[in-house]
Amino acid sequence: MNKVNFKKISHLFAQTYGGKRTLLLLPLIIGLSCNQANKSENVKTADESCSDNLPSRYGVSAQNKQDSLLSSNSNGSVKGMKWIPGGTFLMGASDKEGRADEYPSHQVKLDGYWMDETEVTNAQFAAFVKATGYKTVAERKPDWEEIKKQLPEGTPKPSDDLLVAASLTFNPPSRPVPLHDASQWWAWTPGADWKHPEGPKSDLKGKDNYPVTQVCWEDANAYAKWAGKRLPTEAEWEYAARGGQKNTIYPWGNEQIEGGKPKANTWQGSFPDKNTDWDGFHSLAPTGSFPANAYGLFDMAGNVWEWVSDWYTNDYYDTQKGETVTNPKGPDKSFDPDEPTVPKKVTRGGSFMCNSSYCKGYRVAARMKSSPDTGLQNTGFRCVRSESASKK
Ligand SMILES: [Ca+2]
Ligand SMILES: [Ca+2]
Ligand SMILES: [Cu+2]
Repeated sequence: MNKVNFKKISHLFAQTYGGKRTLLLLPLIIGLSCNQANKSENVKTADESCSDNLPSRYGVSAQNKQDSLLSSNSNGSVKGMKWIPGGTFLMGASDKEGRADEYPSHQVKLDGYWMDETEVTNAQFAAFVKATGYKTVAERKPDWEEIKKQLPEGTPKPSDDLLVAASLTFNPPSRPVPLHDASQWWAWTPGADWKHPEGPKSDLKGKDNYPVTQVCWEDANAYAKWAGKRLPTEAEWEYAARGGQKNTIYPWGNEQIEGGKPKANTWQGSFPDKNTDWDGFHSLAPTGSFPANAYGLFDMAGNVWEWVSDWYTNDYYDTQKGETVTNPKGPDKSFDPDEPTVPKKVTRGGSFMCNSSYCKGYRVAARMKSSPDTGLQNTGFRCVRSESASKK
Protein backbone atom coordinates (compact mmCIF):
# COMPACT_ATOMS: atom_id res chain seq x y z
CA MET A 1 0.00 0.00 0.00
CA ASN A 2 2.91 2.36 0.38
CA LYS A 3 2.99 4.03 -2.96
CA VAL A 4 6.27 5.78 -3.11
CA ASN A 5 6.71 8.47 -5.63
CA PHE A 6 9.80 7.58 -7.55
CA LYS A 7 10.46 10.71 -9.42
CA LYS A 8 10.06 12.88 -6.39
CA ILE A 9 12.26 10.69 -4.27
CA SER A 10 14.99 10.89 -6.83
CA HIS A 11 14.63 14.64 -6.83
CA LEU A 12 14.61 14.62 -3.07
CA PHE A 13 17.88 12.82 -2.93
CA ALA A 14 19.40 14.84 -5.70
CA GLN A 15 18.52 17.95 -3.78
CA THR A 16 19.66 16.53 -0.48
CA TYR A 17 23.03 15.63 -1.80
CA GLY A 18 23.21 18.92 -3.57
CA GLY A 19 23.55 20.14 0.01
CA LYS A 20 20.88 22.80 -0.16
CA ARG A 21 18.37 22.05 2.54
CA THR A 22 16.20 24.92 1.44
CA LEU A 23 15.65 23.25 -1.89
CA LEU A 24 14.32 20.13 -0.29
CA LEU A 25 10.73 21.21 -0.34
CA LEU A 26 10.74 22.19 -3.94
CA PRO A 27 10.75 18.73 -5.44
CA LEU A 28 8.06 17.68 -3.03
CA ILE A 29 5.79 20.47 -3.92
CA ILE A 30 6.93 21.30 -7.37
CA GLY A 31 3.85 19.70 -8.81
CA LEU A 32 1.51 21.43 -6.43
CA SER A 33 -1.77 22.88 -7.42
CA CYS A 34 -2.26 25.83 -9.56
CA ASN A 35 0.64 24.47 -11.44
CA GLN A 36 0.78 22.79 -14.75
CA ALA A 37 3.55 20.62 -13.48
CA ASN A 38 4.70 18.90 -16.62
CA LYS A 39 4.27 21.48 -19.28
CA SER A 40 7.03 19.90 -21.28
CA GLU A 41 4.93 16.81 -21.81
CA ASN A 42 2.48 18.90 -23.72
CA VAL A 43 -0.51 16.99 -22.49
CA LYS A 44 -3.81 18.77 -22.24
CA THR A 45 -4.61 18.68 -18.57
CA ALA A 46 -6.87 20.15 -15.98
CA ASP A 47 -6.77 23.81 -15.16
CA GLU A 48 -4.98 25.05 -12.14
CA SER A 49 -6.38 24.79 -8.66
CA CYS A 50 -5.41 25.42 -5.09
CA SER A 51 -4.74 21.77 -4.28
CA ASP A 52 -3.88 20.11 -7.54
CA ASN A 53 -0.91 17.84 -8.04
CA LEU A 54 0.18 17.62 -4.50
CA PRO A 55 3.25 15.67 -3.64
CA SER A 56 3.22 12.07 -2.67
CA ARG A 57 4.94 11.29 0.57
CA TYR A 58 8.28 9.69 0.09
CA GLY A 59 7.50 6.48 1.89
CA VAL A 60 5.96 5.75 5.24
CA SER A 61 6.59 3.03 7.73
CA ALA A 62 5.02 -0.33 7.16
CA GLN A 63 1.44 0.00 8.11
CA ASN A 64 -1.92 -1.41 8.35
CA LYS A 65 -1.19 -4.21 10.49
CA GLN A 66 -3.84 -2.20 12.22
CA ASP A 67 -6.61 -3.65 10.12
CA SER A 68 -7.85 -6.05 12.77
CA LEU A 69 -8.69 -3.07 14.95
CA LEU A 70 -10.89 -1.46 12.43
CA SER A 71 -14.29 -3.00 12.88
CA SER A 72 -15.27 -2.34 16.45
CA ASN A 73 -17.95 0.23 15.80
CA SER A 74 -19.97 -1.25 12.97
CA ASN A 75 -23.30 -1.21 14.74
CA GLY A 76 -25.26 -0.08 11.72
CA SER A 77 -26.36 3.17 13.32
CA VAL A 78 -27.29 5.93 10.91
CA LYS A 79 -27.22 8.66 13.53
CA GLY A 80 -25.93 11.86 11.97
CA MET A 81 -26.60 10.55 8.47
CA LYS A 82 -29.17 11.48 5.85
CA TRP A 83 -30.93 9.09 3.52
CA ILE A 84 -30.13 9.87 -0.11
CA PRO A 85 -32.84 8.27 -2.23
CA GLY A 86 -31.64 6.40 -5.30
CA GLY A 87 -32.20 7.81 -8.75
CA THR A 88 -30.69 8.83 -12.04
CA PHE A 89 -28.74 12.01 -12.69
CA LEU A 90 -26.46 13.72 -15.14
CA MET A 91 -22.95 13.50 -13.73
CA GLY A 92 -20.27 15.96 -14.81
CA ALA A 93 -20.28 19.59 -15.82
CA SER A 94 -23.26 21.05 -17.60
CA ASP A 95 -21.85 24.58 -17.47
CA LYS A 96 -18.89 25.89 -19.45
CA GLU A 97 -16.63 26.44 -16.48
CA GLY A 98 -15.47 22.89 -15.95
CA ARG A 99 -12.02 21.48 -16.40
CA ALA A 100 -11.55 18.99 -19.20
CA ASP A 101 -11.96 16.03 -16.85
CA GLU A 102 -15.53 17.04 -15.96
CA TYR A 103 -16.80 16.28 -19.47
CA PRO A 104 -18.74 14.75 -21.02
CA SER A 105 -21.68 14.79 -18.64
CA HIS A 106 -23.27 11.38 -18.63
CA GLN A 107 -26.23 9.54 -17.17
CA VAL A 108 -25.63 7.69 -13.88
CA LYS A 109 -28.07 5.56 -11.89
CA LEU A 110 -27.53 5.00 -8.18
CA ASP A 111 -29.10 2.94 -5.44
CA GLY A 112 -30.02 4.88 -2.33
CA TYR A 113 -27.56 5.23 0.56
CA TRP A 114 -26.99 7.01 3.84
CA MET A 115 -24.50 9.86 3.98
CA ASP A 116 -22.90 11.74 6.86
CA GLU A 117 -24.57 15.13 7.25
CA THR A 118 -21.25 16.76 7.95
CA GLU A 119 -17.60 16.32 7.26
CA VAL A 120 -16.03 13.94 9.82
CA THR A 121 -15.09 16.07 12.81
CA ASN A 122 -12.03 16.12 15.05
CA ALA A 123 -14.13 14.66 17.88
CA GLN A 124 -15.30 11.78 15.70
CA PHE A 125 -11.81 11.05 14.46
CA ALA A 126 -10.46 11.26 18.01
CA ALA A 127 -12.97 8.58 19.09
CA PHE A 128 -11.66 6.32 16.34
CA VAL A 129 -8.04 6.89 17.34
CA LYS A 130 -8.87 6.32 20.99
CA ALA A 131 -10.65 3.05 20.24
CA THR A 132 -8.06 1.65 17.87
CA GLY A 133 -4.73 3.34 18.57
CA TYR A 134 -4.58 4.13 14.86
CA LYS A 135 -1.65 6.24 13.75
CA THR A 136 -2.23 8.39 10.69
CA VAL A 137 0.23 8.37 7.83
CA ALA A 138 1.41 11.89 8.62
CA GLU A 139 2.38 10.71 12.11
CA ARG A 140 4.57 7.89 10.83
CA LYS A 141 8.24 8.26 10.21
CA PRO A 142 9.10 7.50 6.59
CA ASP A 143 10.77 4.09 6.46
CA TRP A 144 14.08 4.00 4.67
CA GLU A 145 13.85 0.24 4.17
CA GLU A 146 10.61 0.78 2.23
CA ILE A 147 11.89 3.70 0.22
CA LYS A 148 15.10 1.93 -0.66
CA LYS A 149 13.30 -0.86 -2.49
CA GLN A 150 12.12 1.59 -5.08
CA LEU A 151 15.33 3.46 -5.67
CA PRO A 152 18.33 2.65 -7.83
CA GLU A 153 20.67 0.29 -6.03
CA GLY A 154 23.34 2.02 -4.04
CA THR A 155 21.37 5.19 -3.42
CA PRO A 156 22.78 6.46 -0.14
CA LYS A 157 20.54 6.90 2.88
CA PRO A 158 19.60 10.51 3.50
CA SER A 159 20.31 11.97 6.89
CA ASP A 160 17.82 11.06 9.59
CA ASP A 161 16.61 14.59 10.05
CA LEU A 162 15.07 14.41 6.60
CA LEU A 163 13.14 11.23 7.25
CA VAL A 164 10.64 12.63 9.69
CA ALA A 165 6.89 12.57 10.06
CA ALA A 166 5.45 15.61 8.33
CA SER A 167 2.49 16.95 6.40
CA LEU A 168 1.57 19.92 4.22
CA THR A 169 0.39 23.13 5.82
CA PHE A 170 -1.02 26.27 4.29
CA ASN A 171 1.51 29.02 4.59
CA PRO A 172 0.14 32.03 2.74
CA PRO A 173 2.46 34.73 1.43
CA SER A 174 1.82 38.36 2.31
CA ARG A 175 2.04 39.53 -1.27
CA PRO A 176 0.39 38.33 -4.47
CA VAL A 177 2.31 35.45 -6.05
CA PRO A 178 2.04 33.67 -9.37
CA LEU A 179 -0.81 31.19 -9.18
CA HIS A 180 1.07 28.53 -11.11
CA ASP A 181 3.49 28.01 -8.23
CA ALA A 182 1.80 26.35 -5.28
CA SER A 183 5.06 25.98 -3.39
CA GLN A 184 4.40 29.64 -2.59
CA TRP A 185 1.61 28.67 -0.21
CA TRP A 186 2.17 25.06 0.83
CA ALA A 187 4.89 24.07 3.28
CA TRP A 188 6.14 20.57 4.10
CA THR A 189 5.96 20.81 7.88
CA PRO A 190 7.49 18.29 10.31
CA GLY A 191 5.12 17.69 13.21
CA ALA A 192 2.00 18.63 11.25
CA ASP A 193 -0.71 15.99 11.62
CA TRP A 194 -4.42 15.78 12.41
CA LYS A 195 -3.86 16.88 16.01
CA HIS A 196 -1.56 19.68 14.89
CA PRO A 197 -3.12 20.67 11.60
CA GLU A 198 -1.24 23.93 11.16
CA GLY A 199 2.08 22.57 12.42
CA PRO A 200 3.55 21.33 15.73
CA LYS A 201 2.54 24.42 17.70
CA SER A 202 -1.11 24.25 16.68
CA ASP A 203 -3.75 22.16 18.44
CA LEU A 204 -7.44 21.28 18.43
CA LYS A 205 -8.56 23.22 21.49
CA GLY A 206 -12.16 24.27 21.03
CA LYS A 207 -12.26 22.55 17.64
CA ASP A 208 -14.17 19.34 18.37
CA ASN A 209 -16.75 20.29 15.81
CA TYR A 210 -14.30 21.32 13.08
CA PRO A 211 -13.56 18.93 10.24
CA VAL A 212 -10.58 16.67 10.76
CA THR A 213 -7.76 17.48 8.33
CA GLN A 214 -4.27 16.19 7.58
CA VAL A 215 -5.82 12.79 6.97
CA CYS A 216 -4.80 11.00 3.81
CA TRP A 217 -7.02 8.63 1.84
CA GLU A 218 -5.69 5.62 3.74
CA ASP A 219 -6.55 7.25 7.05
CA ALA A 220 -10.03 8.20 5.86
CA ASN A 221 -10.63 4.69 4.59
CA ALA A 222 -9.47 3.20 7.90
CA TYR A 223 -11.87 5.43 9.81
CA ALA A 224 -14.74 4.48 7.53
CA LYS A 225 -14.09 0.77 8.05
CA TRP A 226 -14.00 1.19 11.78
CA ALA A 227 -17.26 3.11 11.72
CA GLY A 228 -18.91 0.35 9.69
CA LYS A 229 -19.22 2.78 6.82
CA ARG A 230 -17.29 3.42 3.63
CA LEU A 231 -16.07 6.34 1.58
CA PRO A 232 -18.62 7.46 -1.00
CA THR A 233 -18.01 6.73 -4.65
CA GLU A 234 -17.37 9.82 -6.71
CA ALA A 235 -20.82 9.43 -8.28
CA GLU A 236 -22.49 9.14 -4.87
CA TRP A 237 -20.68 12.24 -3.71
CA GLU A 238 -21.73 14.34 -6.68
CA TYR A 239 -25.30 13.06 -6.68
CA ALA A 240 -25.64 13.93 -3.00
CA ALA A 241 -24.07 17.36 -3.47
CA ARG A 242 -26.60 18.20 -6.18
CA GLY A 243 -29.41 17.71 -3.70
CA GLY A 244 -31.84 16.49 -6.32
CA GLN A 245 -31.56 19.59 -8.51
CA LYS A 246 -30.97 19.23 -12.22
CA ASN A 247 -28.03 20.80 -14.05
CA THR A 248 -27.16 23.23 -11.31
CA ILE A 249 -23.66 24.51 -10.71
CA TYR A 250 -23.50 24.57 -6.91
CA PRO A 251 -25.12 22.57 -4.11
CA TRP A 252 -27.46 25.51 -3.46
CA GLY A 253 -28.38 26.11 -7.12
CA ASN A 254 -26.98 28.69 -9.50
CA GLU A 255 -26.59 31.86 -7.47
CA GLN A 256 -23.02 33.14 -7.72
CA ILE A 257 -20.97 32.25 -4.67
CA GLU A 258 -20.49 35.86 -3.64
CA GLY A 259 -24.04 36.91 -4.47
CA GLY A 260 -26.67 37.09 -1.75
CA LYS A 261 -25.70 35.60 1.61
CA PRO A 262 -22.59 33.50 2.25
CA LYS A 263 -23.38 29.90 1.33
CA ALA A 264 -20.12 28.09 1.91
CA ASN A 265 -16.71 28.52 3.48
CA THR A 266 -14.42 29.51 0.63
CA TRP A 267 -11.90 32.29 -0.05
CA GLN A 268 -12.84 35.82 -1.02
CA GLY A 269 -10.39 38.45 -2.13
CA SER A 270 -7.03 37.73 -3.68
CA PHE A 271 -5.70 34.20 -3.33
CA PRO A 272 -3.45 33.34 -1.57
CA ASP A 273 -2.32 36.62 -0.02
CA LYS A 274 -5.52 38.37 0.98
CA ASN A 275 -8.72 36.86 2.30
CA THR A 276 -11.48 39.37 2.98
CA ASP A 277 -13.31 36.80 5.15
CA TRP A 278 -16.64 37.95 3.73
CA ASP A 279 -18.12 34.55 4.53
CA GLY A 280 -17.11 34.93 8.19
CA PHE A 281 -14.30 32.37 8.30
CA HIS A 282 -10.66 32.96 7.63
CA SER A 283 -9.64 29.32 7.51
CA LEU A 284 -11.71 26.30 8.59
CA ALA A 285 -15.25 26.67 9.92
CA PRO A 286 -17.05 24.40 12.37
CA THR A 287 -19.02 21.86 10.33
CA GLY A 288 -22.56 22.95 9.60
CA SER A 289 -21.87 26.68 9.72
CA PHE A 290 -23.76 27.28 6.47
CA PRO A 291 -27.20 26.14 5.31
CA ALA A 292 -27.55 22.47 4.30
CA ASN A 293 -28.46 21.51 0.75
CA ALA A 294 -31.81 19.97 -0.16
CA TYR A 295 -30.73 16.55 1.14
CA GLY A 296 -29.77 18.06 4.50
CA LEU A 297 -26.02 17.81 3.87
CA PHE A 298 -23.68 20.54 5.10
CA ASP A 299 -20.50 21.86 3.51
CA MET A 300 -20.80 19.91 0.26
CA ALA A 301 -19.17 23.06 -1.09
CA GLY A 302 -16.06 24.38 0.63
CA ASN A 303 -14.55 24.05 4.11
CA VAL A 304 -12.53 20.88 3.35
CA TRP A 305 -12.03 18.84 0.20
CA GLU A 306 -13.46 15.36 0.74
CA TRP A 307 -11.87 12.07 -0.23
CA VAL A 308 -14.01 9.66 -2.22
CA SER A 309 -13.30 6.01 -2.95
CA ASP A 310 -12.55 6.32 -6.69
CA TRP A 311 -9.18 6.31 -8.35
CA TYR A 312 -8.64 9.30 -10.59
CA THR A 313 -8.26 9.24 -14.34
CA ASN A 314 -8.65 12.34 -16.46
CA ASP A 315 -10.75 10.54 -19.08
CA TYR A 316 -13.02 8.39 -16.94
CA TYR A 317 -16.16 10.20 -18.06
CA ASP A 318 -15.29 9.51 -21.70
CA THR A 319 -15.56 5.82 -20.95
CA GLN A 320 -19.00 6.32 -19.41
CA LYS A 321 -20.77 8.34 -22.08
CA GLY A 322 -23.66 7.17 -24.21
CA GLU A 323 -25.31 4.77 -21.80
CA THR A 324 -26.69 4.88 -18.29
CA VAL A 325 -24.06 3.59 -15.91
CA THR A 326 -25.30 1.96 -12.71
CA ASN A 327 -23.44 2.46 -9.43
CA PRO A 328 -20.06 3.29 -11.04
CA LYS A 329 -17.05 2.71 -8.83
CA GLY A 330 -14.41 4.56 -10.79
CA PRO A 331 -11.58 3.24 -12.95
CA ASP A 332 -9.52 0.22 -11.91
CA LYS A 333 -6.31 2.15 -12.09
CA SER A 334 -5.35 5.74 -11.68
CA PHE A 335 -3.79 7.90 -14.36
CA ASP A 336 -3.13 11.60 -14.10
CA PRO A 337 -1.39 13.06 -17.15
CA ASP A 338 -0.10 15.87 -14.93
CA GLU A 339 1.91 13.30 -12.97
CA PRO A 340 1.81 9.96 -14.75
CA THR A 341 3.81 8.04 -12.15
CA VAL A 342 1.68 8.97 -9.17
CA PRO A 343 -1.56 7.04 -8.48
CA LYS A 344 -4.25 9.37 -7.19
CA LYS A 345 -7.63 9.29 -5.52
CA VAL A 346 -10.33 11.84 -6.20
CA THR A 347 -11.31 14.61 -3.79
CA ARG A 348 -14.48 16.67 -4.10
CA GLY A 349 -16.19 19.86 -3.07
CA GLY A 350 -13.43 22.42 -2.66
CA SER A 351 -12.14 23.98 0.52
CA PHE A 352 -11.77 27.21 2.43
CA MET A 353 -8.97 27.98 0.00
CA CYS A 354 -11.09 27.90 -3.14
CA ASN A 355 -11.52 31.24 -4.80
CA SER A 356 -13.86 32.41 -7.52
CA SER A 357 -11.00 33.98 -9.45
CA TYR A 358 -9.46 30.75 -10.62
CA CYS A 359 -10.20 27.48 -8.83
CA LYS A 360 -13.90 27.15 -8.08
CA GLY A 361 -13.42 23.74 -6.55
CA TYR A 362 -16.80 24.20 -4.88
CA ARG A 363 -18.61 23.71 -8.20
CA VAL A 364 -20.61 20.54 -7.82
CA ALA A 365 -18.88 18.86 -10.77
CA ALA A 366 -15.31 19.95 -9.92
CA ARG A 367 -12.81 17.13 -9.49
CA MET A 368 -9.47 17.20 -7.73
CA LYS A 369 -6.97 14.45 -7.05
CA SER A 370 -4.18 13.61 -4.63
CA SER A 371 -2.01 10.60 -3.94
CA PRO A 372 -3.62 8.39 -1.27
CA ASP A 373 -0.86 9.12 1.24
CA THR A 374 -1.15 12.91 1.05
CA GLY A 375 -2.48 14.80 4.04
CA LEU A 376 -3.40 18.46 3.77
CA GLN A 377 -4.69 21.23 5.95
CA ASN A 378 -7.67 21.66 3.64
CA THR A 379 -8.66 18.04 3.08
CA GLY A 380 -10.94 15.75 5.08
CA PHE A 381 -13.82 13.40 4.26
CA ARG A 382 -17.28 12.11 5.09
CA CYS A 383 -18.68 8.58 4.91
CA VAL A 384 -21.68 6.74 3.49
CA ARG A 385 -23.40 3.48 4.29
CA SER A 386 -25.35 1.23 1.97
CA GLU A 387 -28.89 0.48 2.99
CA SER A 388 -28.08 -3.19 3.46
CA ALA A 389 -25.47 -2.30 6.06
CA SER A 390 -27.89 -0.23 8.15
CA LYS A 391 -30.39 -0.77 10.87
CA LYS A 392 -33.24 1.46 10.09
CA1 LIG B 1 -13.77 31.67 4.28
CA1 LIG C 1 -16.61 20.03 2.17
CU1 LIG D 1 -9.43 25.22 -4.75
